[in-house]
Amino acid sequence: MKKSQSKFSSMLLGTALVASVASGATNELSKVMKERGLSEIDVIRAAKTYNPTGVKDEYVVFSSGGQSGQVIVYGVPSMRILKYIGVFTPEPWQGYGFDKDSLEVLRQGNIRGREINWGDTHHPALSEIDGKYDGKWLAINDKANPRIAIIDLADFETKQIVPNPVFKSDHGGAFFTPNSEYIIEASQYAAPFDNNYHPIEEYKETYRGGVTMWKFDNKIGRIMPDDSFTIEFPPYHQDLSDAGKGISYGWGFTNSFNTEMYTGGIEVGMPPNEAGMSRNDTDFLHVYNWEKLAKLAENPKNVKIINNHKVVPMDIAVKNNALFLIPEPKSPHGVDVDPTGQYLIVCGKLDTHASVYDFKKIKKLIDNKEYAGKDPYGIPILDMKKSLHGQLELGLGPLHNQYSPVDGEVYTSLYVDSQVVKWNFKDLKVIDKENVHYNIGHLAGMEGKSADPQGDYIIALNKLAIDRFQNVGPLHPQNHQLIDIKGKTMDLLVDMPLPLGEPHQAVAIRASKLHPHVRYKMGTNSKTGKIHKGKTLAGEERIERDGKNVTVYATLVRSHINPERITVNKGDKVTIHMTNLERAQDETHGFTIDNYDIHGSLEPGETTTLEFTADVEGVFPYYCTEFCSALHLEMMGYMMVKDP
Ligand code: CUK
Ligand code: CUA
Repeated sequence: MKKSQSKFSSMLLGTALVASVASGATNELSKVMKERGLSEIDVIRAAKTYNPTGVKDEYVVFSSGGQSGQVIVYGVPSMRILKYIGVFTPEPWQGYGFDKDSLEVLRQGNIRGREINWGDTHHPALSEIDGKYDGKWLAINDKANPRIAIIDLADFETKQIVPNPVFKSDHGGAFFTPNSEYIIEASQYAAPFDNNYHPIEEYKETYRGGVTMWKFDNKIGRIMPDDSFTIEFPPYHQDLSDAGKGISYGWGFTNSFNTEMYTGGIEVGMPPNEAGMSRNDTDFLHVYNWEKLAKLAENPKNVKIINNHKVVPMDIAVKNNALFLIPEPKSPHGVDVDPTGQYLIVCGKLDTHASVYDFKKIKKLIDNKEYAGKDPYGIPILDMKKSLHGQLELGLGPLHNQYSPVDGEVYTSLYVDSQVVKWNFKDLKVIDKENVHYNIGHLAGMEGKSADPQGDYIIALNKLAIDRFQNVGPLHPQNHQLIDIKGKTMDLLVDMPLPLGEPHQAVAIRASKLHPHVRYKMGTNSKTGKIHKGKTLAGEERIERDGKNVTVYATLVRSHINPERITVNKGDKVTIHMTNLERAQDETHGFTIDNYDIHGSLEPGETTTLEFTADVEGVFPYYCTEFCSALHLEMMGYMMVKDP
């Protein structure tokens, strides 16, 4: 068919014309290549990532925004940034933290009454059904102020922030269990669970680590704090985690370091940390049966209540055969369960090997109560060798793993070698290595940690960019590098600078699984999904006064803000409910009043509230902040503040 078509077109156009068109293109192409100094392979790589205008990406990536406290959304293979989602940090464009409704979400993240306006996001996680991404919710942790946030993928907005009631920092979250029953959040630096002072000399007795199992309702997309519980661990510094699936369903796995329980000793002039925290050759992988522990936690006899939160003590977990330790290479980073759930790969940054544990072997040791010993807290230790499928030398500084759809194939980041290594964890053979620039931390496969990895690409999340981009001063952007893994060997396609904090981990999902709204049902409070009490339709605009309280019911539609004037007395408490009456896609209106540090972004159909005290006398123009039509500048009004 193809052949006869081309024959037909040759006949129609004439062979000479076809040849001249082709060579014309070639001439143009070689001219551009020459001008820009591009090789043939450069052009092929460019073509693999180029999206002509209007063409969309195959995958959507959710990257942590590190110290920005936000989430970065971009497309693959184009590596074009699509959105920053305000999570733990105010985000002015979206009005996040500047209107009343979003401020209520941000303030859910207060810790012990303190308002916190920054976060250190590390590990985003997508909700799962049968271990596969369902495209509904995104969770992310804040390491600095231990919290988990939930983002709704129907509008890419943060809906809930839940501070951890017992941890003082977290790292090993967020990870969904295979049916999004729970979100795992592991503490990082051991600290007392209560909020009191405990001297460091009492470290072993009063400092603790743990894993909080946040109960998640996948229908409404909210954490249920009252149905959640924490499993108490020894005061090792717990680290990354993962949930079992398939044959390891119901189990969780959490790394640790500093099983030496090194605390320094004196306040100044301490020897370097590494010596104390890395003395032992191995640390402990924590293996716990969260399914069993969740049932135990329902009985008040099995839990301690700390800060109004259920904690299952270690001895209860041990007595019920639900908590075990297995030695792992010291100072590990990732623990990553394979798509079948049988294997888990642990990489220790100070060991050149990856260790492949076989859950069948682990389960057998557990079932036979075959223990190699106990730790100082009485937790059974399983023999490392007997738990291992095998180990393979990969290179310097192996950190994290992402799986491929090919059985047994996995990709691992090598931090020190600055490489990605492709290897087979069943045959224990290295297949290929690719250099990246420089110091890769995490790597992100396409659904690469789910039960259904898609392959196609790997993204290297590099800690350093050094000389990859135009120098913009001593603080450089981060560098995400896209690697094509469709062929036998890897091929690095393109660099993307990320200038919004240090992205620690990213998760990618097939774009076809996402179905976000283009508008809200008229009058929706986007933060709750319910109809806003301030919903105002055309003709219902009004200003109500009750003593010092002034309530404005406003609408925005091209090209009017109604009312066009709001007169108040100095000291009045002003509440402005505003509704964007637009139905057209992308017709967002913004709203601000000069000098009042407030901003709302109203997507079509959305209602939101701005609240402030009119404490400064004068005349204050207000206006729509989003260029919405040819009459955008005309979309304004005045707030008059009189001294009565
Ligand atoms: S990460 Cu958080 S220190 Cu390797 Cu998961 Cu960067
Ligand atoms: Cu509405 Cu500009």
